[in-house]
Amino acid sequence: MRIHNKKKSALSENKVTPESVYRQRRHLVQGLGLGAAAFSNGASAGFLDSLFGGDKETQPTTRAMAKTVPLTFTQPKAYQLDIPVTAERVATSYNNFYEFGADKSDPVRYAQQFKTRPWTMTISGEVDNPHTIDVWAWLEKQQLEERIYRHRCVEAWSMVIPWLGVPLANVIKAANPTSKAKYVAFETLYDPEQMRGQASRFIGGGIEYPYVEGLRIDEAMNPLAMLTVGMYGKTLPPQNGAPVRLVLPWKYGFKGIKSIVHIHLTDKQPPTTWNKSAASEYGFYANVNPQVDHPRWSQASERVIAEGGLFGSERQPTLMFNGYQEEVAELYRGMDLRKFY
Ligand SMILES: Nc1nc2c(c(=O)[nH]1)N[C@H]1C(S)=C(S)[C@@H](COP(=O)(O)O)O[C@H]1N2
Ligand SMILES: [Mo]
Repeated sequence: MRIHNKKKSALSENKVTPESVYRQRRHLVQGLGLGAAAFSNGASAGFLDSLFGGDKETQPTTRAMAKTVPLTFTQPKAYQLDIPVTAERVATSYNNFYEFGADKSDPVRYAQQFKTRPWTMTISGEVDNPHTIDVWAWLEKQQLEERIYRHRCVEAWSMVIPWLGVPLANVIKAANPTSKAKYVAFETLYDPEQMRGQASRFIGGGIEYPYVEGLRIDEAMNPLAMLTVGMYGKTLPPQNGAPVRLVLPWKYGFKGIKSIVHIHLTDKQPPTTWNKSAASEYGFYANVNPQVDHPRWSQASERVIAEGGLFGSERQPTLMFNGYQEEVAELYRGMDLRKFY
């Protein structure tokens, strides 16, 4: 999103990579058999960086990925998708999590020591039952669902990811919202000692911390909105927002706030991080909409990061509400989506 201070954007990765280097990398990937799940959990972050075009000057390290734990879950038919899922090694190493740095390769590199246990999340504000959730104990008692969702970043790339979690509505209902609860605000942990991007404006991409997001209450109650604790059958790795994050498949990825510590119900529309940073570029709603371009690039199509990873990824047309019209169009009936972008 903050592309001006970076040497390249995700959009033009293939274009700016010299063709020979690009081919070499392709060859390397094939030669190593990375098409299979050769690197799931024990992969070296440094090595992944070198493969995925992170910091090319850095030597591979032996740094191990933080441990993730297998989860038990159901697979509701309604949320299975018959399209190729993005390779796990890619979805867990090509990330946006500016708290750990603004480069796609920073989160996997710098989040491995992030302390996600214990973790508490409060739910407060316009509710009759404000309370604090001990996330790991709570998680044990949840009927987790696997949902394969399409993920569309505002930067015009997309993935397909099998998430594990529960409907956000469950958690909101448990707090008993009052009649004044019109919006839901979310907040990421603020801990500059652990999050290097919060300690330095330069490393953190110039956005304000803590990262905050928000939804209208009816959006938050929509069955698609998912409070997510896992992916690929396991707990979330830190770079993907452990231990608990939002996933909102009809909205641009930045609405999917990571590592949540506070949920607050209010009667007013809450501020959101990217809107505060650049209001003309990122709205409160941020619904995927191929007809409303970002001021600096088209949103009509997207680069698909599929099973093969970043290499040879193709473009496909972007769909209204990222293909989830049937489930969410009603929420915005009568609204001018150019105005409420
Ligand atoms: N706290 C926080 N949440 C965040 C971000 C961030 O920088 N900080 N980046 C957002 C963006 S732009 C995207 S595309 C998704 C990426 O999620 P993923 O890395 O799990 O694919 O996380 C979103 N949630
Ligand atoms: Mo994004």
